[in-house]
Amino acid sequence: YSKTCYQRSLIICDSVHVQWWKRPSGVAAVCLGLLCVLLLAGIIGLSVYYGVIGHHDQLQASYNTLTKERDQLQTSNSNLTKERDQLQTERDFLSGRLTHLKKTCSEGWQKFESSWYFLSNETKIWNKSREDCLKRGADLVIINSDKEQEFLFNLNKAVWIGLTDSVTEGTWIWVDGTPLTTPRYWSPHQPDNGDGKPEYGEEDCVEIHKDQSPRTSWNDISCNSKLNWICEKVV
Ligand SMILES: [Ca+2]
Ligand SMILES: [Ca+2]
Ligand SMILES: [Ca+2]
Repeated sequence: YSKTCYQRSLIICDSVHVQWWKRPSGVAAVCLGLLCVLLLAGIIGLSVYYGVIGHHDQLQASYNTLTKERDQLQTSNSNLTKERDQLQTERDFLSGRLTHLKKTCSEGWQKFESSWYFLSNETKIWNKSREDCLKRGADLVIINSDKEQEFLFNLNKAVWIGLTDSVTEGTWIWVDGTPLTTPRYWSPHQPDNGDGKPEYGEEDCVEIHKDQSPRTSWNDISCNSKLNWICEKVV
């Protein structure tokens, strides 16, 4: 070895030492590094993918829930619309009825409890009295309670009421077709159907006799007598 040769060989050795990536172990390290990077990228990619999928499923679930809720709201909305329409119809019907009542019940009519009453100024036979009530959209009064009986008695007039036995003698029927049960307010010894006296004739219609006491004031009398009358319209 000459000195020059030794220096050359040092230079070569040094140059091999600096270029480490050209050695097989260096290449393997680079490959390993790249593999790590690829794996990391794969893991990140998969995480993002499944994250998005999971989020998508959640969105789908809440979309379905919202759709259901929307359908329920639509159903209750249409139910409420129907109810509103029904209520509007009822309101219109009641307001029409109120207007009608105000018109018909304003003059000559008075209210007591749940009915309107019309006391006539003139006198007629029972049938004509009833006709007048029917024309007024009412009928001869039907007495349902002590209070009603006392109210009518206190009008202080002999009046026709809507009770008759003209179909079958002794079977008393109200003008609405119901038979007389209770309450009943006959005067003592009434009904007597004229007591067999020809001057009274057959007595098939009923008056409230004003000279009696409130709870014992009904009398049967000839339907051809002329009396005031009372019409009743139930509210
Ligand atoms: Ca009544
Ligand atoms: Ca009779
Ligand atoms: Ca009588």
